[in-house]
Amino acid sequence: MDEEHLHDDLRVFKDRNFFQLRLRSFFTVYLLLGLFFVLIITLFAVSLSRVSAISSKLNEVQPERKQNFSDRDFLLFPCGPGSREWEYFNGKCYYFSLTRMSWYKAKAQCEEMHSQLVIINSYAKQNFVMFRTRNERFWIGLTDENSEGEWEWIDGTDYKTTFTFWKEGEPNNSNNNEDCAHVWISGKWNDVYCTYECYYICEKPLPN
Ligand code: MAN
Ligand code: CA
Repeated sequence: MDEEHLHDDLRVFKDRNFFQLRLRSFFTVYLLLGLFFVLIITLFAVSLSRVSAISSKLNEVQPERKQNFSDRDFLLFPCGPGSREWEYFNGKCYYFSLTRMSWYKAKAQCEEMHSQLVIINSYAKQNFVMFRTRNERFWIGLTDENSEGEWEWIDGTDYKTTFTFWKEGEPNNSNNNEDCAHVWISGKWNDVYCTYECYYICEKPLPN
């Protein structure tokens, strides 16, 4: 009877021990898993902070470099060191095209380069343009396509009160079909049909 009792007690003890051991091993596995996750998250956070530190350093460096570059080269390339085809004159930048096209295409081409067909509003500018366009024809930003005989500068500059430099006898609207103006080989202006293909001059303000 007593012996039986002891046996029962022993079994209960064994079962409890077994249960505790299992619990402990479960606990260990979860603890290890937890530690592993904490480790991964820490590694991730550390690498993320490193990347952001590097990128913020790069951001600090870049504008400095740009500033130094433009400071150094501004006198040599006032229209931007990356675009040597833009020529500087009197506070603005000018592009003299190397290919010929219609007035409309030329206008669009200038706009694509964040500029517009040149507005010749002074003798000084005319002189600069003329010197550069000798013996060739170049479109300028002047048209009367909206209303025949009413010339308009494409930037809204008032035509009637501003400088003009037409060749003698021009504009003559030859064949009733000449609505676009170009600088002729002499440098003076002529009206011609807008689909005529000639060079063009774009104008834009100095880059910041
Ligand atoms: C001549 C003149 C101009 C005219 C051109 C067109 O040179 O009549 O006025 O624009 O022809 O080609
Ligand atoms: Ca003409």
